Amino acid sequence: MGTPSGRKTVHTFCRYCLASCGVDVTVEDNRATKISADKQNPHSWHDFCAKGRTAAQLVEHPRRILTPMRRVGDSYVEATWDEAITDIAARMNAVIDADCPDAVGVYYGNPSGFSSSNIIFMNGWLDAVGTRSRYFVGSIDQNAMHVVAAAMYGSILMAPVSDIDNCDYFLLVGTNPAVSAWNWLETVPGGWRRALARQSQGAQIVVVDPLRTESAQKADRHLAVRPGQDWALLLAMVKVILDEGLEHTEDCTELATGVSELRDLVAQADLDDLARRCDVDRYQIESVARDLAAAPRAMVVTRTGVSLHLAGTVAEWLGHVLNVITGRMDRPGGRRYEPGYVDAIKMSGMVKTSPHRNRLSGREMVAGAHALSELPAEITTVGPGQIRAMVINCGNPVVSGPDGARLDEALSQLDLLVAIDFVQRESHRHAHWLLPAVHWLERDDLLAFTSNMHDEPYLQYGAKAVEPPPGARQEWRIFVDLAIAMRKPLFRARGLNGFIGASRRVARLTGRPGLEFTPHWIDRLVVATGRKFNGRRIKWRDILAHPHGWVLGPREFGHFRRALRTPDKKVHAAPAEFVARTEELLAEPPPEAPVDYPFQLANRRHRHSMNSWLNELPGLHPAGKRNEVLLHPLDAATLGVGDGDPVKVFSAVGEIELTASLSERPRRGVVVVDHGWGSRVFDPRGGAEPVSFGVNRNLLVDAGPVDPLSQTSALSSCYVGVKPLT
Ligand SMILES: Nc1nc2c(c(=O)[nH]1)N[C@H]1C(S)=C(S)[C@@H](COP(=O)(O)OP(=O)(O)OC[C@H]3O[C@@H](n4cnc5c(=O)[nH]c(N)nc54)[C@H](O)[C@@H]3O)O[C@H]1N2
Ligand SMILES: Nc1nc2c(c(=O)[nH]1)N[C@H]1C(S)=C(S)[C@@H](COP(=O)(O)OP(=O)(O)OC[C@H]3O[C@@H](n4cnc5c(=O)[nH]c(N)nc54)[C@H](O)[C@@H]3O)O[C@H]1N2
Ligand code: SF4
Ligand SMILES: [Mo]
Repeated sequence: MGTPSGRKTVHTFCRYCLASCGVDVTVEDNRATKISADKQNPHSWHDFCAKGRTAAQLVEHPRRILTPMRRVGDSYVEATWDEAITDIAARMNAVIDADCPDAVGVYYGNPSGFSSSNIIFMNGWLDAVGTRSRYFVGSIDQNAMHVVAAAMYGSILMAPVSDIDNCDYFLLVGTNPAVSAWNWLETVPGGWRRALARQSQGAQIVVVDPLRTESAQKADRHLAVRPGQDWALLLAMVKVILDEGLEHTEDCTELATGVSELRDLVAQADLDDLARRCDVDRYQIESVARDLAAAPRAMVVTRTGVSLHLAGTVAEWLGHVLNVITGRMDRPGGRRYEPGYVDAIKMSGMVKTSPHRNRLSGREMVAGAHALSELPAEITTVGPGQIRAMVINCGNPVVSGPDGARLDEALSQLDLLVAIDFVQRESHRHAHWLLPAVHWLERDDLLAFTSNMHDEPYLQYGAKAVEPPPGARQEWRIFVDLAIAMRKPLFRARGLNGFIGASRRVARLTGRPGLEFTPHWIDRLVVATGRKFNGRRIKWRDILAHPHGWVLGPREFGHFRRALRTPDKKVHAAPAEFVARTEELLAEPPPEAPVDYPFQLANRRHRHSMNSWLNELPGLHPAGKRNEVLLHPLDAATLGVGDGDPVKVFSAVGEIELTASLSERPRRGVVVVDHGWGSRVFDPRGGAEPVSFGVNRNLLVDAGPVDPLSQTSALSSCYVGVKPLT
């Protein structure tokens, strides 16, 4: 809505996390002067937080990269896009000609999923190049869920959503929704508030977390599990339910296959042994299992606290198993499948990545990409397929992933490193080219492919609020231009490069920019082929007529079975590889800390941080703010450490120094350092000293051992030592 003073309000949604909060952006002279919750948004504004409120601070970041910048010696000089694309294309082609397409690699991080066009065109370019050197944030985040969804439901994208408002019993494992909002590969707007509303009506909330978190504090019960041992806790619950005949008979026979294999598996396990492994009292486990099975309506929710460990996939799987065997799938108060307005599963099935094993580890891709932990060796080990050129697209893997020091060293050895971001962060330190990206406030997005991750059929067009700086470009455009300059056919589709080039020329000659190909064409196509609501397909003009967002219909049950992509259309409750891995875990001795590293390092998120970014914004964190190490007072006493003392935290691969904060929140033997800190923000334009806050705790995580199923490192359970610094 415009006003005479040129001020307007744009209704859109925040794209920092999947909560997708509806926001009202006040715009004056192409500046976002105020961002507040859009209370007319029918679905998604309820988690609105200071990260969304201060989004303009990132747009106007004093160190923002505003034009492509090329490294010359130790500094950077500005360049045109033509110069950047021409140089990058030539250097990549040279690297490929000297070896093979796998010599060009990419790492894409979490924010790439919040643009409607980024990943599509990145894949189009990767296919054009023909490289399999694809690295993705999945191995430090959600791979366990993808692996479980593929094996149990037949598609990596089949993520069940939570029906909170009907739930009587919440078993929340490894998640802190009071801080992180109810989102991972699903989102329930205001989910935690809604769960608490159910609690006030009599629902029970059980939180499983080594830390007494903000969520655990409000819960009816808190089980302070030993980090990385959720698999033992959840297996014990499955055992209690099956041994005591508390399972949902119909779903165990009609909906699922594999329940007899589960019975065989739990027959091999001993409750006291499992209780020892996870260090939760056996009677507590039994009573939670019985309560879960007996509750009229219930759900189990597992998240990153479960998955970022060496046994993360087994634990994730057992969380799903509990839902299946207690009859919670596709029933009110449990987990349902939301078809959304486009069939993302079907569309993802059309994208075929050919299987590939990494040349050194021999491991297959998970969800279309290799594990971040393998990247350093793939860069530094000489031989055919050695990665010599990389693009980092929306990521900060040196800080977010394991053993960042090793990755940093490897990145320094590349012939070519290209970073696409707003500012130059830690992982972009050695970049030869910095390419300026466009922020969501400056970009239109239709996030059709995550529409089935919302807890109701919901659609909003994420309109841009302000124009991007003239020198910034969206990622899709960069990948298209690179493919054209490299003379490689985008998506391996002959003629597409020529068609896009022709559309650009026609637009220029006719003065009609609308004739130029953009991803908007794809958005229109996706909507035109989407699902029907009330007997008719959604029209583009209907979408524009709902600027606050649009709830397309009620939450429906019954879609889950139809959506299953397993050949027999059943849930596979006991995939053989999960059973085998569990047997391996059962055969291992119970966990014991190495003498030199007696603590386990867990992790926390903060309401006002977003993984490794936003920490530097003044509106979110006062200058000088840093992370600290939380120590249980009894542990601190044995170390002779007092509150506020400087300490060293060390592991076999690294050491960091921070301040001790004594707290009874962590269980004994667990120390907590928030991830995402210690990333430098450089100043390639001004040449001033880098700024950084806190230290990178992932420097302590050994990248060697991984969960064999998801290829995830022990990001939230590695062993460390602590000593006072005097
Ligand atoms: N120990 C430990 N480690 C963890 C976790 C944990 O719980 N514990 N959590 C893990 C999880 S869940 C995740 S998702 C990962 C995150 O890991 P990553 O995705 O690798 O890293 P982020 O910290 O999200 O950094 C994102 C980068 O993208 C940039 N960016 C933001 N928006 C855009 C955009 O639109 N375009 C471009 N080009 N750039 C953009 C930001 O400036 C930032 O530099 O970290 C993981 N690491
Ligand atoms: N404010 C804010 N919100 C965010 C993000 C952010 O960085 N900041 N990140 C977004 C992203 S990318 C994601 S993936 C989601 C993640 O959402 P969540 O998975 O809910 O993330 P966390 O808040 O880190 O909660 C994980 C919890 O697991 C606990 N934990 C650690 N180890 C174990 C263990 O072995 N077992 C169990 N049971 N618990 C364990 C930790 O103590 C922590 O409380 O949040 C999203 N929302
Ligand atoms: S960062 Fe905050 S405002 Fe933005 S979508 Fe997530 S919860 Fe909502
Ligand atoms: Mo994440």
